[in-house]
Amino acid sequence: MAQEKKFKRTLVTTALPYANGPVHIGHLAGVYIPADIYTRYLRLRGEDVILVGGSDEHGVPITIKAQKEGVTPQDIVDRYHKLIKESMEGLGISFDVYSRTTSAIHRRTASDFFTTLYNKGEFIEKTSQQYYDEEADQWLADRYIVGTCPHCGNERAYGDQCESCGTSLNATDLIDPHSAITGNVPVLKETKHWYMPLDKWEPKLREWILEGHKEWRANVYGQCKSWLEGGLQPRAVTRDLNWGIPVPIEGAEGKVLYVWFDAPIGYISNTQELLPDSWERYWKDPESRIIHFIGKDNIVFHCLIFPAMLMAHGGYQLPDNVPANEFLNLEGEKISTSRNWAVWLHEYLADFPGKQDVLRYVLTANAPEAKDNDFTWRDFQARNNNELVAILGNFINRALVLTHKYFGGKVPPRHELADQETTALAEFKDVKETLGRNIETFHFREALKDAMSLARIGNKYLADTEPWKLAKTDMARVETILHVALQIAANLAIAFEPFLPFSAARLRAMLGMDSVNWDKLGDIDILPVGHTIEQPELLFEKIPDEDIDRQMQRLERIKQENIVNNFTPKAVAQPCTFDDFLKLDIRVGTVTACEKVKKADKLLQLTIDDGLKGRTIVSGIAKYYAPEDLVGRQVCFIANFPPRKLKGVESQGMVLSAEDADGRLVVIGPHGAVRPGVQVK
Ligand code: B3M
Ligand code: ZN
Repeated sequence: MAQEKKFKRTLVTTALPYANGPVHIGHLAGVYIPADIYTRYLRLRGEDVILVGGSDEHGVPITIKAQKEGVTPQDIVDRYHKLIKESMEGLGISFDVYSRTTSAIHRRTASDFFTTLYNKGEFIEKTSQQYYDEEADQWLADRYIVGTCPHCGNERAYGDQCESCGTSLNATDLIDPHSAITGNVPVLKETKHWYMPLDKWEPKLREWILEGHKEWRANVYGQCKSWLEGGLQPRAVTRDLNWGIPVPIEGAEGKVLYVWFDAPIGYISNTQELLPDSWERYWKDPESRIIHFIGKDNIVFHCLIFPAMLMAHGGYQLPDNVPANEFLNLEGEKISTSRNWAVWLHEYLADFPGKQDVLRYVLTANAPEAKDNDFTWRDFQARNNNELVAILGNFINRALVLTHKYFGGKVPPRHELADQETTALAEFKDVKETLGRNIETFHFREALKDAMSLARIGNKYLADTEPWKLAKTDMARVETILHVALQIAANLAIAFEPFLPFSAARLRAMLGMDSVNWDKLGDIDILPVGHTIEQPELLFEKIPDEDIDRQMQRLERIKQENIVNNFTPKAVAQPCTFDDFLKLDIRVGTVTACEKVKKADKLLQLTIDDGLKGRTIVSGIAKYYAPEDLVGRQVCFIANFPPRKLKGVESQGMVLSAEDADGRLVVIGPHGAVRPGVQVK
């Protein structure tokens, strides 16, 4: 049950993306678009709300990237902070502040936060064994150490987290650990760090979440519950690294705050940057609420660790809700920055200029709210062409074109309403209710469906009333119909503002509306009689197959590159002599007939012209070739293996083959015509 508590103001935060790469559709669907919809909606209702974000510029993801490129971490974060900030603006994510964790204000706030906890005795000081790379002469914190996840067997799990199963890890949990810098097996050395005793906060966290926040999304609540049931352990909040915010106490030289300690404090420092004098109202007043938009891999940090930090500090509000999303896949595969398997926002904006709302629409319609979801380019095209163009765009266009045709672009008067109007308007009122409630309870997919159903009501209304047919006989009726249709169009400019702000703004401009207000939704007096409507232009246009094909080809190319990049040939075998080689009698033959071997789904029986009497060879390639595909082809085979029986058929040799990138066998043969029986040398 959603709590009915009334809040005076709302602070909306979005996970701070690591500034080690651009933003992709997974980030957008999971965090930024829903947060933006929510904030825009509250603004539209006239509420006091701010949207706060920034780049996460510390941590090992940044230094690893810098080391790979041979540049400084500062270079990396400068480059990606700019790219991320600009592309988010390009998509209309309406941040009130988008800052960065290398800012002076953030360093100070995070440092002071640590000092406060330290002075209050909230940390445990502990010396422990940690991994060290002797060749690189460097401690191996977090992602500097790679190994096999003890939970799911992923061989590329990091020292702090396995991205495959989402489990958060200690470096010493990893099986087969090795350094991400040199690949060496690391040594263990003693080092001192400061820990948050999460176990101490466990009872409070339990009560706060398990008792107090049963309304949270099932995935979030469930994850918290399982963490809490597993028992919380102390967590180190400092690291042996040279990139980050220095630990502000004596004897901590060469140590910095753990990135997950400073990053959430970024929400506070960003608010301070935005509102130097009044930021505390958003964080400390019990009549304010804080909503964290994040992806599911960040749940533990936002629901357990950061709240424990806030409780330890004292004086701060805890989040009211953490509507974390699941993951978005791309064409059926997990999005991966390192494998370039993503649709990058800045590339999308360049490839589809003016189509920001199409991406916003598709990513909302497909948002991974309750389970992982898939983005496909075909679905993107279909939703644009069949929904945005055919329903929303079509309705607006018809209403505006007809107004220009019959009334010179002026809003006509309305007369008595017929059943058709009353039905349409009653449906409208119902949708308004659910639409608002769905946004408030973070059901953005449903909310978008609601908004779309308003456009459908409009479309159906015009289709049912057919004003173009009445124009010759009943102009008064046409006046009423178009009056109502235009009011519906004005309503759509309000309803879609949170979702499709660019199109809503264009629609407002066409309708000459200077402001929008949620309370007006459902009104049929938004546009006054006689008010002038601009010439209509199309709000959406069809996306042709070529555009989609180009994107698919790009992904195909990346797939091929990944296959090549991910393949490491086996070490070369022990040396052999030419005489050894000659022991294998390899020859070329021509396949003259081929059939499946009965009761053996893997085997094909090949009849081969070997220049002699001919021979039969049985080969395990039935999954990869239809028998008729092989007839007429030349293949290489080993001629001097002793015959052996396979499923009752005597095989007199072995056809050579190699595995292709998809693990399928490809038969090997000569590139030019060779007489059957010729030896390979
Ligand atoms: N940068 C991790 C991430 O991008 C991290 C989020 C910080 S939110 C305070 O998934
Ligand atoms: Zn795992």
